Amino acid sequence: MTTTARQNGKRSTVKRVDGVSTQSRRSGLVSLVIPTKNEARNLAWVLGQVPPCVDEVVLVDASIDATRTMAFACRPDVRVVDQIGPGKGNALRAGFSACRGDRIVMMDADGSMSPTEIPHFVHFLDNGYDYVKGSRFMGGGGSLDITRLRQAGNRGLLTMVNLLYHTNLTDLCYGYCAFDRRFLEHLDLTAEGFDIEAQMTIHALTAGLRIAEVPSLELPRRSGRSNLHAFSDGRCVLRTILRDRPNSGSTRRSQAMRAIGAAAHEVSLPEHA
Ligand SMILES: Nc1nc2c(ncn2[C@@H]2O[C@H](COP(=O)(O)OP(=O)(O)O)[C@@H](O)[C@H]2O)c(=O)[nH]1
Ligand SMILES: [Mg+2]
Repeated sequence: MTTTARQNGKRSTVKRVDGVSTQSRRSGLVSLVIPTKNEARNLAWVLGQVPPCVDEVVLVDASIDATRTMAFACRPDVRVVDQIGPGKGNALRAGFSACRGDRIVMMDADGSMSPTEIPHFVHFLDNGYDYVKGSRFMGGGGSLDITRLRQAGNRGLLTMVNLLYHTNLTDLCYGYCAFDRRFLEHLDLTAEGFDIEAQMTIHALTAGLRIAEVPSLELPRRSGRSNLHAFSDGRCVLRTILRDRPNSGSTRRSQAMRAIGAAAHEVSLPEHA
């Protein structure tokens, strides 16, 4: 199923996967970015299942446990980077800038996302989509982890996004996604915490990217406790949605900055020619 949203004169196509588009084929390295905060007991399960289509694993680590030691033991070629500032959003942004792949997949380290789903995400990038987001609430997806409170919060925030952007997305606050690295700048990410996933989706819509939703099964965290606080992090996602809404001051400012950046780049081209 495909829907089309219009934002600021740009078209954004959202596809739910019930067929496979075979438009432009892409290739290139695949980087997997994983934020970790004290996941030593879960990481072996995750890294042990990373499929061969992944060329590089980038861990963004904020742990005080043996996460790094465990990472190198499981996968000696892992790259570990530090984040600047606290929170999952800061971690992912540091990981995205550090990775070398043309296609970037992000997933959690707590065992709630199975790496065996990665080829599915990459497949849709390879076949013409710019941004592929996992969904727990479409046919074929599911969650064995989410609480009623979180589900209600996710649904409310999702409804708001669907109304603001005229879309019919089925999930919002879920951190299993993949995108083409060329669009990292267009995603224009500033989120520091658990609002990062919502910001990625709404900026992908605003930028007019071709978006696919693919079914994903969220498993229970294998051990340890979630770092998310439903009320405070939910409020943070809400603030991000409202601040970045279409035609708000901050959206217009960042679009203007990008336009100035593009113009400056064009002006400087003849010098290099
Ligand atoms: N590097 C880094 N990773 C984080 C931070 N907060 C959470 N994570 C990681 O982000 C992923 C999701 O966090 P989690 O606590 O499971 O949140 P939940 O899935 O929303 O309940 C896990 O891999 C965490 O280890 C952080 O501040 N820094
Ligand atoms: Mg989790």
